[in-house]
Amino acid sequence: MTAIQRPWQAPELTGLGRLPMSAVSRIDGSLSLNGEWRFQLLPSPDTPLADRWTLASVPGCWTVQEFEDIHGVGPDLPQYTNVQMPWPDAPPRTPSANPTGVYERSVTIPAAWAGRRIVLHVGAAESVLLVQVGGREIGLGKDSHLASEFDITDAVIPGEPTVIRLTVIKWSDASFVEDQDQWWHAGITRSVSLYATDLLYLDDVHVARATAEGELRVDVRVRAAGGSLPAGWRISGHLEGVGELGPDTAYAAANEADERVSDWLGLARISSLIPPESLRRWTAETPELYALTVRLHRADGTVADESRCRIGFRSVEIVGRDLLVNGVRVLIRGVNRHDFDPLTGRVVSAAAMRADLVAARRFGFNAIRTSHYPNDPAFLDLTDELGFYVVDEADIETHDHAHELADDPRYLAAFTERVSRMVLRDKNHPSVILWSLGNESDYGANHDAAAGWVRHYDPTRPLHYEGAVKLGWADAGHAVSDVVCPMYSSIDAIVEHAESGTQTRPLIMCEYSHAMGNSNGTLAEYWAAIESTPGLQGGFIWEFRDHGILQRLTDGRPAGPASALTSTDAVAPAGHRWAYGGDFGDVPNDGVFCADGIFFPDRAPKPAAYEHRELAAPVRLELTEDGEVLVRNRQDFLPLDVFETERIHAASDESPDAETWLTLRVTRDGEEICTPSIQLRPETRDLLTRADATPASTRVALDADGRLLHPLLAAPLTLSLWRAPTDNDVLGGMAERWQKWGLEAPPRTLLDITDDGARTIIRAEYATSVGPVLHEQILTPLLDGGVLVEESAALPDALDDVARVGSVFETAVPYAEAEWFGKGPWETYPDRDTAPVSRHGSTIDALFTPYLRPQESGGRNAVRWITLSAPDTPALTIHLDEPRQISVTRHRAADLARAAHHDELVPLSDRCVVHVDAAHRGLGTASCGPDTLPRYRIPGGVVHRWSWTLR
Ligand code: IPT
Repeated sequence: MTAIQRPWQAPELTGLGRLPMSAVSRIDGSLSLNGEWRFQLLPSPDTPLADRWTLASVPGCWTVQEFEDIHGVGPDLPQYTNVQMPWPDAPPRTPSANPTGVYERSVTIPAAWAGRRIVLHVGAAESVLLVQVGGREIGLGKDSHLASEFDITDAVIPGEPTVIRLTVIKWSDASFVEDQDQWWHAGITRSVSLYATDLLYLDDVHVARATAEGELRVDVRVRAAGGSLPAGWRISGHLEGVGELGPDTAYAAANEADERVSDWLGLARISSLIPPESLRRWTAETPELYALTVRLHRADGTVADESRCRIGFRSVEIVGRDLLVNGVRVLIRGVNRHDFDPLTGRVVSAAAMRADLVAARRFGFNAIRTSHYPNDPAFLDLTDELGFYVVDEADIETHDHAHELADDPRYLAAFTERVSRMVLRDKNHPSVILWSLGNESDYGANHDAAAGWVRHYDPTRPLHYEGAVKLGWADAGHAVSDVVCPMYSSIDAIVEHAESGTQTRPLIMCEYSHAMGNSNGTLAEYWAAIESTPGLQGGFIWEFRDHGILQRLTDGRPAGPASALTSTDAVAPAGHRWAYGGDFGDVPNDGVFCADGIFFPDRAPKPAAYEHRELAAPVRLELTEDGEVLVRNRQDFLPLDVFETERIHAASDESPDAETWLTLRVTRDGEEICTPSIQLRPETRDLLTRADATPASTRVALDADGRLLHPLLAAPLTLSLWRAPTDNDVLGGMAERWQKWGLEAPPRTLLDITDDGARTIIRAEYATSVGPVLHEQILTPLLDGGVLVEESAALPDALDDVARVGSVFETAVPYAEAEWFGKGPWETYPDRDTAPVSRHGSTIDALFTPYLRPQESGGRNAVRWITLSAPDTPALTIHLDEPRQISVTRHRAADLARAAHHDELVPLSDRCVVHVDAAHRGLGTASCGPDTLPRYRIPGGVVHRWSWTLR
């Protein structure tokens, strides 16, 4: 069959009957077609329609909606794959089972539109859109993340009803270009509308220059329906706060004189120079916008068409290996963001986009990569307004077939159109500072073609493409990337490149610090390197949100758009869970790999978000040699006085010589921005003095195996070498190694118990598959009933890189609250511990972080002491010999490790599980990227010693 008959298997066919993409923003006059449409889900595009219809909402993903199953196809639920395609065939073949949604509705074309040009706008449909109006074939469109517009003037009669039918085919040749690491959905995912223009209309408005020097140039293209332009048309402009702007008469005269410029080209220009002294410049810190109106006048002066947008004056350039915004080398504190919603899938409201950006900004992010496709146009309005640097990325990811398609001429048009249509649409947004040619699509001739188009069309913005740069940071990919934008590089690798003498472009990591589960270890080391190494300019964390879809436990279906999520407390509401790959019976799938955001599905921040916030702190503290505290401004453009601050002094206890810290609580308009903290006085006292504890002359009680018995404990004190594997531990191979070594529950053998006259000394051996760990405990009763515990654990050489070395016990009481002196208040680990040292408090429940797949969590680093309390019960206090990792939860590590979802966990109701660690392995980011640094690993062949008091 021909491409016309099977357009979903014709990669060379990217669209038919579509209007060229442009950037005209008309304010009014559009007729929204959002709402309920008649709907049928067919098993394949070849299936004939039934006479019966059900209803579906537009916009909407049918994968998360509920509707009557007219054709007996069953629900077409979300499927999650990363690299692999859901079916095995080579491009452009599609499977015969190919869900196809037919949407239909009637609409009465406004009578007032008589004599006007009428356009149908479909915001986005995945993955192929076929359009019929009044029974006539109008056209088709591909690219699931850009709009398709069709001139339907000839197919409708103003004042009369017509039927619009939108057929959406899920799997197509285009799916191979949209193989991004995310859920597969289908449907019409952005708004649908009709609008009308005069027959004389603005075809494009291009803010070609709006520079930091105040230079403004707007290129306008005017068209007339039916062909030649009427004589006497002209354009005018208005810039807010500046005034009326006339057409560039010199440009018009030059066009007049230029034989190559025929009248029907309809080109006009507005040029102006805003006095630099009065110019408000746009940056992410100062998102200053000006409203620009462009009007098209008929010969009699009346206005035929008008476009209004907000523009920003700013310059982006690369000088040497620095990316400059308005001449300043700004650091890119970025995050990758997908269009994601736990209820509606890929349909994201403007309110949700704003909430994403507000959350991102609250946690120190100043840049977004629109991974891995252009977002809703409303998104860029928001990044302009709220102030974010944007890497705008084209909808190209051929991951599973990357090498073939990069040079496949059948896909050449798809590559160039996906890039050029994005640029045509988004060119007027000051927030867009780099164009990205896509993601994970290898590098080939198709990329060079797309890049060539952009370089000619928009010389004002540099290009970004990782797929080419990975072939060589110094020498590869210059045609398609002006920045070195690698993914998941190690700190050593980026520093080495910056210091190699071969670096020619700024290095900004397009993806780094994979936020899957309990992760983002060594983020501080990345930023220390970036801030101190010329040539390194930041990066984009992978990624913004965990893609957990809210799933009902009763029937396993997506909770869907009809549900509401009112809280943002990380845990799914009762009766639900956050679903990940496989949870909808989707095969093949890539499991929990889609839950890798620095925010939970409901936008609750993960502890790593706080880590990022503190590392991005615009206000830093330093102690000078003469003991003064210096406050530094780390913003690029704004002064310090945009912030309000509150000082918090915290001492570890009441004693006058206690360790003391100063924390600054920095807010802006009442919102906490960061909490930098600095030590004013170090600790000089020993454990027993600090704990105010006096040894008694009695003896501790032991069970038959020589383990401590104590009224505060419900289960004996043992050595712990293991943790519930994090996603990094699993995918990085550590968990498997720990399992082979038998670390989860190594058998313990009591060697001997001795008494040195004052203390009881217990020696025991824990057997692992690579040798025994010798554990020694020296127990001294304290006068107040407490115990001093002095421990050591000798690890055999082969036991290199365990999860932890420490003590674990269960309390006799289910404590409710914790107070501690150490890092906090959020969860911290040795390689993710940028948090103020202070006196912190929390409920026990809130200490725990409900990562989607349960794993080690709830830790607090650098704890000096911790007190657990509950009403009507004596408190339990632990003092540590030095700052150490602690966790108090209602879960045993083994139970965390067995559960696949958070809702499967049953919290212990009568006790808490307490870990006191001499050493705790860092988190790293090995689920995708480098593991933690050697200094955060626990070496074998070492004797660990730690002491603490339990009272
Ligand atoms: C990289 C992808 O670009 C991104 O979409 C996501 O999959 C991320 O990894 C991991 O979550 S590709 C990876 C094979 C390096």
